[in-house]
Amino acid sequence: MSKNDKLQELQSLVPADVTICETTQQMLAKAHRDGVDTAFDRAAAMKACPIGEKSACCKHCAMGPCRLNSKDPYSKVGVCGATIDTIQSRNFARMVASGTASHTDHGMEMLNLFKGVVSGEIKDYEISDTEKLIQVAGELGIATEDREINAIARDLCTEMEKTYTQLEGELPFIKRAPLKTQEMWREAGVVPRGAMREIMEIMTRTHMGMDQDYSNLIKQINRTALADGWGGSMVATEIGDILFGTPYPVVGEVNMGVLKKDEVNIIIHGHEPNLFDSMIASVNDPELIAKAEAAGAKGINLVGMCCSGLEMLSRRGVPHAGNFMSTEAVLVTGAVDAMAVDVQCIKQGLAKVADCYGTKLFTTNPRAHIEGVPHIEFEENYPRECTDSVVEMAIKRFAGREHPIDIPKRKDKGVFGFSHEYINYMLGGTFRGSYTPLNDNIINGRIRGVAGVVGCTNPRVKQDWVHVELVKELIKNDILVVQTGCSQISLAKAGLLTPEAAHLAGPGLAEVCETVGMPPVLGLGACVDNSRILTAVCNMVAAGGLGDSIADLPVAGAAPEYMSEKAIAIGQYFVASGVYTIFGVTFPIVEQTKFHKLMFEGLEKQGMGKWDFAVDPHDIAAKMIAHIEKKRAALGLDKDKERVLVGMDDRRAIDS
Ligand code: BF8
Ligand code: SF4
Repeated sequence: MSKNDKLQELQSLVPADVTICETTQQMLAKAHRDGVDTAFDRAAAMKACPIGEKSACCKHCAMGPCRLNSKDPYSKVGVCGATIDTIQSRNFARMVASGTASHTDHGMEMLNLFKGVVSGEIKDYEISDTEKLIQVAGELGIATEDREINAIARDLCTEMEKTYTQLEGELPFIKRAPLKTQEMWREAGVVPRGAMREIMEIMTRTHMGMDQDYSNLIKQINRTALADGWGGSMVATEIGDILFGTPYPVVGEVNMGVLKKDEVNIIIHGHEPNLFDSMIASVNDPELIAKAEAAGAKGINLVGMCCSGLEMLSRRGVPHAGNFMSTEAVLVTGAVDAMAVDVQCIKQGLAKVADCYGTKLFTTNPRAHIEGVPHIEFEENYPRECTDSVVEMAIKRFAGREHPIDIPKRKDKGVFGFSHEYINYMLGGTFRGSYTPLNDNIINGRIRGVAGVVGCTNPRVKQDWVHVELVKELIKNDILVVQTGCSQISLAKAGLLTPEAAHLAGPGLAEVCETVGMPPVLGLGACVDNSRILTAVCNMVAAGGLGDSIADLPVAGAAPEYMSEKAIAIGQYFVASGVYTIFGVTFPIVEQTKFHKLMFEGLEKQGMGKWDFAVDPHDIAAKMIAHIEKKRAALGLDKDKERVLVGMDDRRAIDS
């Protein structure tokens, strides 16, 4: 393709058609002028494979790969005889395994760090929230009274390690769930043992010639997904809080306008908070600041993206430049002097865009290199060696900036850091912290229910638009929204993470928000912090009045712009925990097959939640609201609707 043809092709994509994020639009237009492509352009040029999209193909052995017909799914079987239900349940199982492995690996890294801190081997980090440590230890049955913090911490490490390595028995955090939910899991035979064992078992059960009954494989799918939510992710969140602090509300700035023309700009993008924490220390080092100033910069500006960014936005108020679909676009500003990445959701496409605009891109984690991108390994025993050298390279790049700088002006404010602990405190106050006020407001109908709107952005749908429209519709209908992951940044850019957004809520929710001074949309953190939502729903059940299990609650979850296997694992653990969960974009199961019916109807009959799917945000909202109202009715909470104003005639009748 000639250069002109390429420019013409790029310019045929209208930025406003693919994203509502103003700054991303501006940078896409600039990229097109510069002849640079991003995932938006590649998605437009590459139609999703219709067979793969529906999971109607299998390449688990060399007798295949086999393709079935997603329009007529029972017309063919694979060479080995595998049916559509076998093929798509195996594919789904492997997605869950990969997603669970990612969160579990992240959690295990946090555990290793915690162990190193407790043993004294790692000196650059410390326990910063002893209160949380004691509370979690107590929950897991570890004696805490009159004991030294380090002794409690050691026992906690041993107990939490079971999450990964235990061969028999139940995951430690299973006991956090309501008893009825635990019983339902035991009855279904899906209580996870240790995450490594469950992931291994999925891999063997999906090998050619193994588990060829989707209704049996679903047990392992659920067991593995639960090992993510109540295991890997929950441990990652709890250790994150113990080491880096439990979040409490903090006002933060988001969007590309957080970059500064006259400072050295460094972006951290990825997932593990240890790299970011060390980078905070590096950018505050007087020696490095002096070097930056000597290079002509007014300072060093540290900014986050994706989930790493959310970890430190929620805990320290570090500015956030944007979500997953803005990571290439932000480099087009030319203002990013260095970007350091660790694990997960790092597009390989970043390498080329960074190269075009002279940004120094570094990988830092032994598990995630990118071909051609320099690697500076991050080691927890000497974290500053990595982060200091990234700062040095950024300063060098600042001094030799060759590309025009074009920073979009827009930045937005939001309130972040609503841990479930803080929600407890916010609603109940210091001395009687509890979820009772939330339950009361749900029971009296001011709040109809709670919705989790979470997850990625994806170039197959208009970036941020589905998230924003969906959340607006939910709060307008008096549904309180909680958020994690990239979705939270979509809503922050739309201004909905502020208490002032209460005017967009229905009258009941608005009243509660105004009384408490909270936004109608609460940001809970990164994707592993979906475990905070699990803990919050446990607290709701415990506070009483809304049933005995998670499945009884008037709650629903959505990932309307999801893209990753991690999102699939998260969706599955919410479903297995009892939550109605709806995804957008596309769904990797052929409709009306037996496996589809099991996931979309059958699991609910076992006391779990269920999957649903819709693309349009208003359809998604309608389905979530209908589910919440159904749960309210089952709890007998729909009576308030029937309550009529007592007229004079009725009153006279009562009086007499
Ligand atoms: O774990 S929301 S795009 S960044 S997968 Fe990735 Fe999706 Fe963002 Fe964090 Ni979660
Ligand atoms: Fe085909 Fe069966 Fe091999 Fe899959 S396992 S590729 S369906 S022969």
